[in-house]
Parts: sequence; structure tokens; C-alpha cells
Amino acid sequence: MISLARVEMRVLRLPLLAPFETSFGRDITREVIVLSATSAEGIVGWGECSAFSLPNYNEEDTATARHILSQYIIPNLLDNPVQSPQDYAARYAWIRGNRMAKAALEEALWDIAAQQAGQPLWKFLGGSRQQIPAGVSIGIAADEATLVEEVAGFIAQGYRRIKIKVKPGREVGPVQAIRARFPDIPLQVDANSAYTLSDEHVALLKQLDDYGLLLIEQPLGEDDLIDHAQLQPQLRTPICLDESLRSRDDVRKMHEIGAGKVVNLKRGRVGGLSETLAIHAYCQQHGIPAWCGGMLETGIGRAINLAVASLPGLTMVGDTSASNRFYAEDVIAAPFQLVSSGPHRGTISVPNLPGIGVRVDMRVLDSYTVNYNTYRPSLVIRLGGG
Ligand code: OSB
Ligand code: MG
Repeated sequence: MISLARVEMRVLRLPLLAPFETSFGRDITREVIVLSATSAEGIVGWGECSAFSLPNYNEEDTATARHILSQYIIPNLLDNPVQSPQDYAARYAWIRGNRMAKAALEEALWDIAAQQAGQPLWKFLGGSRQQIPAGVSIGIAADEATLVEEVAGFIAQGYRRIKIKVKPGREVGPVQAIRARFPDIPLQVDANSAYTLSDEHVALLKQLDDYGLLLIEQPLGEDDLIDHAQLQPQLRTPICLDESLRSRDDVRKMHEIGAGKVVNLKRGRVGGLSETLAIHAYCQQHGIPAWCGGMLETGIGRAINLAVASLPGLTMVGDTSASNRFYAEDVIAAPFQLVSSGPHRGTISVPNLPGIGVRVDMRVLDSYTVNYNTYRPSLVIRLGGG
């Protein structure tokens, strides 16, 4: 059972090392909500909300997530203990959508539950490996020469798979330029919904078939499966869905209608680790390749992503990069690094201490905090319960 004595919600603003450009915008700062929940016995669990400051990846943003958490979830949870993280997921299933908000507190409960069981999160979730091959996601670059240099830099660091962001007219050239220098590196592209089924767009996507890409991620509408099912048969390259997959049921529909062949698994986008495990089980059952996506996480969310990436069904390299991919300074005491030599070169070690397994550096955390709230059980309940 998990009974909470306190929940703290912080909004952080972290400067990105370099601007990150996708088909939907250009970011220089990561605004992110971090939660900590303290159990009655004094165990602290951490969670991180995937939502961005703007609703441009999906419909959530940091303000809507704070609203859902502070209005509907935190006060209720403080006054009513849960049996398990899965019990939490079931209790707040009545809240439609708002999956990233719900996921953030659920993962703090997973952290507590894993610590109660004395296990690292990766083991508690059913993970099967401790060295995670690192992949990197590269934003839309100023020009092709700059992009190729960026790719070369990440390969030199040991990254095992490259993903580049694309948008209409900025795909064939960049992919061709990378392939000219690196004919064999595992390479994939992510369009973040920038394409349509227009003849012009489909022709561009078809040209990508010539470059041996692992996959094309989310070419069409963020809320669409039907159009993707129209597109997939026209391409040899597998379509991987990201934005469109919000639940196990979405993954089932993708599979049944042929809207895509690969799953990008993001714990926040699907509403938490319980749903993540359900999707993982479905993918394993149906032989669907999957990998762990990223949302510019701090070390807290990054630790949880690594635990997800250790699941046996996550058969492809994910957007699981080191702390210094996006940030000069991480909020955890020991930032994530790539192993630089030996057989594990280009992998990241999954934390092996109980729970998410990282120590948050409170001084650093405070230095990036722009908003802070503490929540406690209501006095009435406390008096009533003796
Ligand atoms: O679509 O996967 C995405 C970053 C911001 C928003 C959406 C996406 C991304 C990334 C980077 O590709 C993932 C990461 O490395 O954290
Ligand atoms: Mg994506």
C-alpha cells in the first residue's frame, strides 16, 4: 500500500545546450514539471511530466498538467492511499486524456513501490538488461553540411543510431548528405506530423525508400491512424507511430489496420508506466518492434526511460541519450554518460539502486525551479484518522 504524507510539484526551466528544432517549432528552453511524493514511511518517489510549455507536440502543456494534478489528482491521492501504481491508474482513468499529467504522479508511485520492494525500477518492471544502446535525436539543422558534422560528432561519441527531424522539402537532401558520408549507420527520420497524403508529400516520402532507413516516424496527423494505413502500403520503409499512439488500444488499431509497423513507446504520452507495460506486452505478443522515445528529459525522466528501455520487447535502439545531449548541468548527482570504450561502448547503464536509482541534487534542482508548491493530506482526514 502507498499512503502519501506530502507531494511537491516544481516547475523547472532548463536552458538547452543548443536550440532544438522540429517540424513544429524551435526550443531554447525546456520547461518541465518535476514531482516528488513522500510516503508515510518516508520513502521519496520522483516523477517527471513529459508535457512541454506549449501544446504543440500534443494537446497538453505544463499549465494544463499542473491544473489536472493540483485539482483532481494530488488532493484526492493524499487523502486516499492506493494499493499499487496500477490501482492509481485505474482510479484516475475517469479523467479523459491528460495522460502526461496522470503519468507524472504514477511514476513517482512506481518509484516508491520499487523501493518498498527493495528493487531497482528496471527489475521491478520486468526489464532484462542493464546496458542500453544509446540513440540520439537531432533537430532540423541550418544546412546539410552542419547536419553531417553534427552526426559525425555523435557517432564519434559512440551513439549507435541516429535520428533526424525532417519536414516537407527538408528530408531527401539531409538524408542523402548523411548517407554520402555514413553509408551504413542505423538512421531514421521523424516528421512530427508535418506531411499529408498530397501527391507532392507522398512523392517526397517515397524517395526516402532509397536510403535504407530503419523507419519513418509519425509522418501524418498526430491524431490519425486511417491516413497512415493509406500511406504504409505505398512505402517500403516501415512507418513508426509516436504522437498517434496514446494507449494499448491505439497500438492494437495501428497493428490491425496496418497504420504502422513500429512503436515509439513514451511513458508520458500513453498515460504512465502501467499502460507502457500493457503496450510492451502487446508488442511482444504480436512481434511488433518497439523502442523507447524521449521528451528532452532531465535525469529523473531519463532514469525512468532507461528502465523502460531495459524491457525485453524494446528491440530497437531508442532516443536514450546521455544527460549532456541537451543539458550542460543535470538535476541528478551522477549525470548519465555513454560508456566510451570496450564492448559496451555507446551504451548507458541503467541505474541499479532501488527505485529509479538516481540521487536528485536539490541545490541544482532549486536553482532551476521557477514555481514550487507543497501539498499535504487535508486536516479533516488526519484528525478523523487519529
Ligand atoms: O517526436 O520524439 C519526438 C523531442 C521533442 C518533441 C518530440 C520528440 C522529440 C525528440 C527528442 O525526438 C527525444 C529526446 O531525445 O528526448
Ligand atoms: Mg517523434
